[in-house]
Amino acid sequence: MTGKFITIEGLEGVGKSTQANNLAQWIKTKGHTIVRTREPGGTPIAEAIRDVVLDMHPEKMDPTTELLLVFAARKQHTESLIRPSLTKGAWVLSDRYTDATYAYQGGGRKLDLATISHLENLVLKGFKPDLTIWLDCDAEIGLARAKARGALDRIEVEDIGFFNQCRAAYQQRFEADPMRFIRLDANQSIEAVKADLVQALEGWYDTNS
Ligand code: T5A
Repeated sequence: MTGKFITIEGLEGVGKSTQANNLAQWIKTKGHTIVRTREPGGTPIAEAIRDVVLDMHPEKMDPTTELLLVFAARKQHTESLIRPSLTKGAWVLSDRYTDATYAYQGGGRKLDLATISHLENLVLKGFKPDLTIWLDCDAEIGLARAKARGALDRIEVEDIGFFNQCRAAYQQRFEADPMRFIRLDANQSIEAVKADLVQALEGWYDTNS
């Protein structure tokens, strides 16, 4: 039996880690084994690439370098962890995946979407999540939550316009493939988002398991 691949997406501070805990709990109550992971990262090689992507450097990183790095990490993550886990029947829950590349490198960095799509086909050959939870939140609110938590990484120091472009790119992804997505209003309280999440998951489970 093959497991399901679920991703959770959205801007910084929207509550992905917080709601991933609730999502993992829900998957366990359905009796499935769960593998939790994240991008960039998820395996030792991919985590090393994550450090290169997110650490501050004295040298400016070229946007296409950034794009290639996130896909290099994703290839390693997919072949080394995600696919083998699904084959064993586990459900895989990843904090971010390819939609984040369309949002950040496409929307935020303004790289050509056709180039991103070409790389996606080359690297993943049509592999994509069964379900993506998009926690949609005003960029100002998410960033304020992220900032309240502590030091910012190389991407989190971008200006508000960058994150608004990322959010618009998530909206485009949602509109292009609405059956794969569940969009939740993440401006609400943690408990209200959790209630919406569980209700939406139950509906999805009834038709997809
Ligand atoms: N990236 C990633 C790319 O550029 N391209 C790619 O292809 C990929 C895969 C990854 C970075 O890499 C970039 C995007 C990112 O910039 P990350 O660490 O994985 O970075 O992701 P972040 O979004 O930075 O993670 P955060 O931890 O900041 O955000 P979360 O997980 O969304 O938020 P969470 O749950 O940790 O909550 C943050 C704080 O807010 C509170 C929490 O208690 C916590 O204190 N909170 C709420 N407060 C009020 N109301 C709510 N509803 C709340 N939900 C959470």
